[in-house]
Amino acid sequence: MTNEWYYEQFENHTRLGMRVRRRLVTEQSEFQKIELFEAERYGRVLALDGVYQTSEAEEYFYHEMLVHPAMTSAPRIRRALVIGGGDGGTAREVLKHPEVEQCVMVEIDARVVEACKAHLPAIGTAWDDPRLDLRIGDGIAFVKEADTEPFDVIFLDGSDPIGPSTGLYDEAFYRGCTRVLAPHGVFALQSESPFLMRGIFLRIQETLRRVFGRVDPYFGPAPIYGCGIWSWTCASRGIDPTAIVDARAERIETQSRYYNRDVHRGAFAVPNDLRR
Ligand code: SPD
Repeated sequence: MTNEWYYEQFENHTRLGMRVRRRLVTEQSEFQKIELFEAERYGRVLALDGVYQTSEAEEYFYHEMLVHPAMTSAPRIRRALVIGGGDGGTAREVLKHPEVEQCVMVEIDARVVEACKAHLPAIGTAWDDPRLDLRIGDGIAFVKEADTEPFDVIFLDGSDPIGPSTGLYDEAFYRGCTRVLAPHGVFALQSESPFLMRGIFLRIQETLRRVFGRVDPYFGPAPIYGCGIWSWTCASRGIDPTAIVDARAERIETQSRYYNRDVHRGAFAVPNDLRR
């Protein structure tokens, strides 16, 4: 045990700190600073450019909530695309659905994938699934240029809008997603804290509405992000994300720690101040 504390700081008003037991990786990749360490209470933790990304103890809230609302309500889920998600948690949840025939994952930073494979095997448990097609490359270029069969579901598992993730919040990127998404498809993304990053959250909603037509934000806990209240959003050309396909949800509930149909329905309730 060291006396080191690791802090993520939000502008000049809030810090979230963890006691570090042991450092595992500290390196600068071509794109960002990668840090992996063991922390009291949270297990192994990944931070990029000083921002917590995932921890063994609580990652299931975030990954299950990013993936299963879309996977249990999209009309089809045969082909999935994951942009980002270098720790492997999002692809793992997607591949729990047996209807998925192919999951293409496009992650920009090979070093994040390598470090997570080495140090976070409890999170990335699907790296060897033959349905996973992992490509190291730029997700923005992929959605703009790839010559691909359309996807039924797309997941954006990026970081906050700093560093290599900045372009993942632009209208141009969302338009690229519509290019590779089937007409009946659903785009699900993490959309920041509705409390601590309210401006970004609202901007994401407005931009998605312009591009897709229908947007449904939903809310839940993410203990190590911001203030702990997080949002995700489903965007589509008119798919109702609360119309749950029971057979799919029933099956996934037996394998999930947080997600179930009651949580799913409740998560789409929009609090009054955000509704306004
Ligand atoms: N504030 C950090 C938000 C990070 C969202 N993505 C995390 C990646 C987990 N797979």
